[in-house]
Amino acid sequence: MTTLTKDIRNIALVGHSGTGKTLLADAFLLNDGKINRLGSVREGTTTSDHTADEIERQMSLRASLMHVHHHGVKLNLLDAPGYIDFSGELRAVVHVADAAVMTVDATSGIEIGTEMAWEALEERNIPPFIAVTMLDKEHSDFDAVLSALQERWGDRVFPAQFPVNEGPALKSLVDVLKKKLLVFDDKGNYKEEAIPSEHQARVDELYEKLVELVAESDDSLLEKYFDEGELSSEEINNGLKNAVSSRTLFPLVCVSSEKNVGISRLGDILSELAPSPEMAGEAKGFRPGHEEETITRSVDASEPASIFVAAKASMSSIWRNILL
Ligand SMILES: Nc1nc2c(ncn2[C@@H]2O[C@H](COP(=O)(O)OP(=O)(O)OP(=O)(O)O)[C@@H](O)[C@H]2O)c(=O)[nH]1
Ligand SMILES: [Mg+2]
Repeated sequence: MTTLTKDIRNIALVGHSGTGKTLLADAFLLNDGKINRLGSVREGTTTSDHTADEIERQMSLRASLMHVHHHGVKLNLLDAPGYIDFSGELRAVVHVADAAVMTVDATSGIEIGTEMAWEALEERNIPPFIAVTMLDKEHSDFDAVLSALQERWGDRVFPAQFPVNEGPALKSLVDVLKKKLLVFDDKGNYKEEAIPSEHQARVDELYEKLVELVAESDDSLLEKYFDEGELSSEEINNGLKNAVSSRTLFPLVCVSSEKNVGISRLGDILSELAPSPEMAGEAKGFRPGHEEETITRSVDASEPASIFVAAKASMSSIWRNILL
């Protein structure tokens, strides 16, 4: 099956070790029917952690690439190890991704690997989608993690969702973008319901904030917002995509891979809001044996194949594009 460039999303999965990147990738594969049951990190049965060392240590040691199809969009998932010793793998993944899902554990918040992942994304101007994970756990505290993230990276960290009944009974999320309650079934599908009245005021307030952030990302939208006090839903949707790509707004979503809550909606959000490789601009590199001559390639199916090679020997100068 041919996939057009505009229908591809290259998504890095980054974040502190043990925050659920590998299980998240497995949940995506499960929902796409690529596997028939969710793997287990402890039992060594996830798709991503497949080497003997990874199974023994119960953590990712190398980046792995998987893909799923989500309503006609191909999501390439690049699962990076979060453990600090493997930051080279993190940087290699970020180098070839157009967007990232940065996982943050709902029971522990910002950790050293979160900071490391954030820096790697910032360096290459990659838009992050922040996924608060493990929301099915007993001691998960979404609001505390959201506050910590906003304190650290400002109110551009925008909760596109918040959980209802976080902890072991989790099965619903309030979705601010859709202005709906999403109720997930055992297979990870969701149905939309009206927002329960006790959450309405929070959604209205957040939606207002969303419109402000979108307006701030574009001068012509800002002018219209000041003049008319509102934007059309089309302007909000298009503006939101640009706000994400330009890193003016960092959408925050909620997931539990264990319970398959939020994954299918994250697939929608990535398909709709993450940039395709077409937005990546030109790549510069060299031909083997002709290092002195820089050549440029645009992201276009008619261009020859290009390979990015990360030489691990020297950390400071490893990022070279070899173009064939
Ligand atoms: N309860 C619960 N446990 C989870 C969830 N997601 C992951 N876990 C568990 O958390 C542990 C770490 O998950 P991983 O997916 O390996 O985390 P990771 O981010 O890939 O970790 P590294 O590969 O070390 O970077 C495993 O024991 C998972 O089973 C979740 O949604 N809920
Ligand atoms: Mg992992």
